[in-house]
Amino acid sequence: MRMLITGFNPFGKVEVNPSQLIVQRLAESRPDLLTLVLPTEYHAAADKICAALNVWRPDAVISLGVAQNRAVIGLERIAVNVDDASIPDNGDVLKTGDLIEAEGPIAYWSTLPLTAMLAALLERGIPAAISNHAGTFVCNHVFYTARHWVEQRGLNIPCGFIHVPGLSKTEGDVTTGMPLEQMVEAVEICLELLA
Ligand code: PCA
Repeated sequence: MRMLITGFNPFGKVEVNPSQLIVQRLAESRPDLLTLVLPTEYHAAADKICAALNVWRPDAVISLGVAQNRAVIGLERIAVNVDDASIPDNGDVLKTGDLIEAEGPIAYWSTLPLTAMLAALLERGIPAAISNHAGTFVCNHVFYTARHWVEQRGLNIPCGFIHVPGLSKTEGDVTTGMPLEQMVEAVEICLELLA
């Protein structure tokens, strides 16, 4: 089974994007995976993942991104057909309520086995939850675009998005975020379920 895993480069106040580090780590340890780091730009990221989908034709797609203010692994349930964010992307593009696909449906469900993934993560002691909103920035854009690509071709493959928390850091007595090792483990667990 050929699985494509994508992450994103740094953006805004995120100086190191853990989703990029996870993808780089997997690229080193798992030559069986197709891996890609996307630019945090609406159009360039969509073009890049579509080009990869066209060339590689993977059997499953998991895209990763960071949600800096979340504390747990977020298994995203829904991609919505809108770009809308208070910050510009890395290409300085600001979107305010624009459709991603003019003719596309309002939303797509994730086709990843979210319930099974959640149970497997919690069983291994990894904080995780199903999330009903991937935001309306570049992560949601890529999630929607990949699902649209799959639907347009009438394919029936697992395709979805996982948000990871920020990298763990300690300030005084307070530790926030999640260690990279645990995030990599979480993604490996999700991959095992697809294999
Ligand atoms: N997170 C952003 C975009 C890139 C990333 O890693 C998001 O949640 O949309």
